[in-house]
Amino acid sequence: MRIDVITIFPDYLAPLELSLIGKARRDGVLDVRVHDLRDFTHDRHRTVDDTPFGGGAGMVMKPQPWKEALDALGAAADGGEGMRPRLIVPGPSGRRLDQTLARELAQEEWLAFACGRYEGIDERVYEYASESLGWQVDVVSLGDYVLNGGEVAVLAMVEAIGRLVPGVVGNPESLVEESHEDGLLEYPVYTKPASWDDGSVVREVPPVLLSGDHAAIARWRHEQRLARTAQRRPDLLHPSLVVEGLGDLDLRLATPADVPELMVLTRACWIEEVAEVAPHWAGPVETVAEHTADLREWRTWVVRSHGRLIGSVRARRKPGEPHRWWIGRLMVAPDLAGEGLGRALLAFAEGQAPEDVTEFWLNTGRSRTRNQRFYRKAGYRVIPGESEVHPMTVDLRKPRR
Ligand code: JEB
Repeated sequence: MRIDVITIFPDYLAPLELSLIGKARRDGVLDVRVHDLRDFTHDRHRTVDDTPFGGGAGMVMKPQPWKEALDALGAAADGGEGMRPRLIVPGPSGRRLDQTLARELAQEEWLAFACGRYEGIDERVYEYASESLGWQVDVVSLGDYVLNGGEVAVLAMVEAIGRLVPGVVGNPESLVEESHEDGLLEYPVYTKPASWDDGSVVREVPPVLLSGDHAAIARWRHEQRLARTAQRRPDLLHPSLVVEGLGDLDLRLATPADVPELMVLTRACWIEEVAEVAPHWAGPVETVAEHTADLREWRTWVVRSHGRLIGSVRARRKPGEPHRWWIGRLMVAPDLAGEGLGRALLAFAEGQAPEDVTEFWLNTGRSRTRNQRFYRKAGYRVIPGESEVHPMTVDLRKPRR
């Protein structure tokens, strides 16, 4: 990937020579070039700023040096005819950088970063880049706080994006199970010694991590991730879901407090199935403890409308099936069936699949033809033959995208 940075403080970008990004540059994986905006001025003082039209505090970056700097980038497109960078302008009023945007930008062949200072860059520079040069221009913000210029933001952006470029991080697996990759914060980590005297207290590593019970460790870590996310970043657990006719609904990851209502919904939704083919399926007769335990194995979401639990769905990857995203227990309150909530929840659960998932799987009663029609419309096809789950059911599959 090629990365150009235009700044009045090239020295600010010196850390890009260090660590993983520096190594990637030396290995030729990242081609990072830093340019001094003042090289594109023509006056004795190498002026890049001027007072704002309309008055107000501070200074604004003049358009002319920026035009010449951008033109020089375009002219130096040694990647070939028609190669254009995607221009990223860090700014406090931009789209927030998150892992989704970082992944998107990591796919680009060429990124150019324009570091503003003062009150920002003359607006016509953005118009010039997009309309005259035909570049895609995005204003991107690190977060809701104010910096003095774009350089620190570029350091963060290049690191977040660069580490997703193949060959930058030695072990790509280490990228998968990280904070923000699947919407939850990470679990706490420990290293030796198992028992550590900090000078006044002997602090122990949680015993489960020393147990050698990998399933128990995985459950504990998932619990820790949920608890931490609820505590520190409750916003991550509250995606909103808009359903035609139902409006803005409160969709969030289920907690043990949701279990009793989830059980009521489960029984309501599966009463017909139980009447027809009981007792092959335990779902509706599970205990509170069993339901609660399931929250650790699955990511379960509940939808509420004015406080009432009206829908739910859950999904997970099963061990040994890294590319398959199992979706289950898609439920809608009986009085709201047919309003599109089920479709929206199914689409939401699909959208929560980690990046490397290639197919969605679900399972429904062999005799549930209405369900099967619903899933068929959503792109699922019944797998012929015996179900992996139960002979009274069928498995359905849908390739991603
Ligand atoms: C980035 C910047 C300035 C109003 C206008 C300009 C250039 N998350 C972030 N906070 N602040 C910035 C940012 C990002 N990305 C940022 C570029 C510039 C701030 N300023 C200062 C302050 N207020 C100039």
